[in-house]
Amino acid sequence: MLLDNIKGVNDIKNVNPSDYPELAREIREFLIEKISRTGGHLGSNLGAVELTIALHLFLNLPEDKLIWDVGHQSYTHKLLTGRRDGFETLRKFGGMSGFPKRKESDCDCFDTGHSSTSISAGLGLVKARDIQGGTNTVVSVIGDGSLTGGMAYEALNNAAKLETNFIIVLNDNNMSISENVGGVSKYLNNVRTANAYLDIKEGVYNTLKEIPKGDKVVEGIRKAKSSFKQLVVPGMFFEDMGITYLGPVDGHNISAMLRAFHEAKRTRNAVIVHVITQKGKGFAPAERHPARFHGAEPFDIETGVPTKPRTTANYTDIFSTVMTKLGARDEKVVAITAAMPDGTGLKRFRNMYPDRFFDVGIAEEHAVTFAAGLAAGGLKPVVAIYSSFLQRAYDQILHDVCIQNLPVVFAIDRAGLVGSDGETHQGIFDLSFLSSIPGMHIMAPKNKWELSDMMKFAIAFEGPIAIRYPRGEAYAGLREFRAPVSLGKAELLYAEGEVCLLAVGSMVKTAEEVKELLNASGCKCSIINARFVKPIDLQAVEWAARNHRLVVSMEENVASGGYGEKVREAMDALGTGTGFMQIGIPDEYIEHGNVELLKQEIGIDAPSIAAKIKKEMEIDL
Ligand SMILES: Cc1ncc(C[n+]2csc(CCOP(=O)(O)OP(=O)(O)O)c2C)c(N)n1
Repeated sequence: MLLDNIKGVNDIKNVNPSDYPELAREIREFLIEKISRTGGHLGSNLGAVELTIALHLFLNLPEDKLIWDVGHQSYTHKLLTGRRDGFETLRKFGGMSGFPKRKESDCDCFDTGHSSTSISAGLGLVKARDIQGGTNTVVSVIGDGSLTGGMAYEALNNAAKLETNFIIVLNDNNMSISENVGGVSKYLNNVRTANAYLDIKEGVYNTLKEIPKGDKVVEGIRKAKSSFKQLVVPGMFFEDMGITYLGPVDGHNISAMLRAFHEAKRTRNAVIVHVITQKGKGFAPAERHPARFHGAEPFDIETGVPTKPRTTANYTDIFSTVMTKLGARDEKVVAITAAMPDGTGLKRFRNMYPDRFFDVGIAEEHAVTFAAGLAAGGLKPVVAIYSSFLQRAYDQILHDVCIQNLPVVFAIDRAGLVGSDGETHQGIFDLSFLSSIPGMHIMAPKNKWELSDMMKFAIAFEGPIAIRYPRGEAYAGLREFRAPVSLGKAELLYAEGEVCLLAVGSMVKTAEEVKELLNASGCKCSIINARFVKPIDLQAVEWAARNHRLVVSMEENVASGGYGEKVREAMDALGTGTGFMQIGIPDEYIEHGNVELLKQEIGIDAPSIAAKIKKEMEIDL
């Protein structure tokens, strides 16, 4: 196996060029086999195999700097930089990350995870190089999906002034997670088609040359072609901005890419090398279903079918169903996603109400202000964004939605620990950053029925309101508790005793488990489902404080600035002297790993919480 000889960075340079296709085949086989067992980002990685080989042949890592936008396509890069064994533990607790990590390798020069940052980061590395008299090459690799993100344009605008070399590789597979959308995608499509058109012309020349006076005809057409070319020359958009454009280049042809990279290296400014790749290349199921294999669960290699098919509904499914019902009931309901129609569950709404559905690309900031505009225009926008990606739109939520008190519904999926994607994707800050915004209202459902009830409440609400719900299976317990949702009101589930658990959303289920563990030790336990994190239910806090020895707040959010701090503040004001314990995520970044394991590790799983409470209550452990 050729791969056996690649033990560390730059070993690839010893591979005979005639063996490159075989090496690419071995890498694909390796990735498919590993990801079929661990799960991970398959399609984007299969598409970037030759591109990564070419970049590793061209660059001299780690002196040269290679930045991967989003970073989900960096698996071959990891493989070629001595991390082959890491694939056994890919995305597992304590194992190799699925994204570039500076702490993992000196060949990972910049951590990524969220989209559209690579050109800014690359430009920073270029300037750092120049100021310090360095000579290394800097390459940022960005996908066509990530090029829909506004930050990429802010960076290009800045890069256009550059008078030294900076190479931006545009890895264009014509896909984001789902189909890429919008004007940029259309433009790139045109670039590809223009090229195809000129190629056809070349064929026509050869035929014409065979006929009498054909040479003259060819000359005439050549002139016409050159003026035509002025109109359609690929990449004029970038060229006009002051950024050299090279391409399009076949992203599965290593020698063609190497030629383009060496050419790019000669320029003394920012240069885009546009490479065309195919998402999922080399694995038929991923070629056929690129969206499904963007981030894959473990699957059977023969069929591509998941090895553990999902049997229960998750919160996204519930949200998806409720949205279609709300859409049917009220024509003013509109839905917005930032490039995640599948992930957010809005695809069904799109299929049923295409005119009221908007995929704005990877553009969370725009999505929120666009929603504000829709609301100002009299509609009822629901903007569905994952918790960690909504971090980008803090100012838009504050400045464009909340100051104007506009009725925008924020459906915040993946709120809480998400697991294998790690630090960049954990949705553990939303309660804190949203809580700090005046006029914002925040809810979290305890189970699937409550998500539905809260969505209905939110649509009828006249102001900014957010509902946060976690990744994974929708809790189907506690069905008997279904008091109507009322603004700022918590829900009392059990009034039994010495300890009162005040739990937010996903932590209500954990609170039930804690209650059982405490009951088994003879300690009685009440549970309040917080429902609202903002405004919090002060009456519920008062009842808890006056009737228990210990009040425990529980949330799957950083403790800092979250629900618990509000409860503590309210309890301090009451001055009852009741004990208080705050359960939340510590002030640190939480790495990748199985969610249950992570919860144990940071002490927010039921046994850890019960143990802490018993200690506090001086119950024998
Ligand atoms: C700010 C942000 N929003 C959404 C995502 C989720 N996401 C991850 S990859 C991706 C699509 C990227 O498409 P592209 O850049 O073309 O890369 P490809 O996977 O096609 O290679 C999206 C939307 C993200 N990582 N960051």
